[in-house]
Amino acid sequence: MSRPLQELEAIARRIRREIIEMTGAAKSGHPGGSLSAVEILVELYFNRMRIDPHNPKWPDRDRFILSKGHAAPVLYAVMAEAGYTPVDQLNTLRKLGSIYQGHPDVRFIPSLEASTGSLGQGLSVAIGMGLAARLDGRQSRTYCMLGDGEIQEGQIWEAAMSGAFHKMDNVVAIVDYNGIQLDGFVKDIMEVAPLAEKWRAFGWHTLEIDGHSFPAIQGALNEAEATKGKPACIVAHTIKGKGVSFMENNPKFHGTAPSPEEVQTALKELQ
Ligand SMILES: Cc1ncc(C[n+]2csc(CCOP(=O)(O)OP(=O)(O)O)c2C)c(N)n1
Ligand SMILES: [Mg+2]
Repeated sequence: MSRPLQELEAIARRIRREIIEMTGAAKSGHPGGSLSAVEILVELYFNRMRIDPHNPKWPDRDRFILSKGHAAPVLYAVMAEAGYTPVDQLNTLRKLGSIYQGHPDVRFIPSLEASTGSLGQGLSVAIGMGLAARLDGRQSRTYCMLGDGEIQEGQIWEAAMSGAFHKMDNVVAIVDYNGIQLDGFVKDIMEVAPLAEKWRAFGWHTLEIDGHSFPAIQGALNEAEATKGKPACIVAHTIKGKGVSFMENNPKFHGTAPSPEEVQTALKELQ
């Protein structure tokens, strides 16, 4: 399980292009928080998790929960490229009848681990899956991606407390720390800093990394896996809209699709 860096970077570039094309075609959706999560999802699905896209219900598989479910475009692109779902239907995002609805929905994509989009719930689901794996004596690990605005939800901290109490060393929380939520900067709406300190206080082995660096992500996931007796949290510093100049760090592109002209500009930048 170690793909060359160049290969991972090429996949990440393809995923970014797909996010732009999908949201452009849909004329709606969430490009910013999809682009900030690309490297983390690419590493998990293409270089890390023990999964078999042709046998998605394999009981010993690792699991991924996209708790910030509005970033569905990145998950759809990665799952399609990994072989779970059709690549050629990605541009039906958000259309009536498409499997690629605005938020991940197991009714339409049974290989998803959970339906998400109502923020705040995913870590509880992940910890439940971790407890089940432990009871069943399976080696499965569960990864859960959270948004930095999402963690303002109280349920996240209830889950965090329970994860440490139950010594869930098969669960990894990854916070996409891009500094922006729905309509502004997290620091102006309800500051979450100091974030790593909060997770440590809740009993999680906590690491801070550059969430766009594959070597940093790999090192953090290795350290998480080596940590016994407590869950791990990776605070991943990222840039919302990463890779597209006019989307980077711009709250507008949380939930606004690129116009046809913006799609062309973005795709040129992502060659
Ligand atoms: C319970 C709930 N409240 C509100 C929303 C609407 N909503 C969708 S995305 C979002 C902001 C999330 O910000 P963040 O977690 O930082 O996501 P990212 O920056 O990674 O896109 C909000 C408030 C929701 N989906 N669920
Ligand atoms: Mg955010």
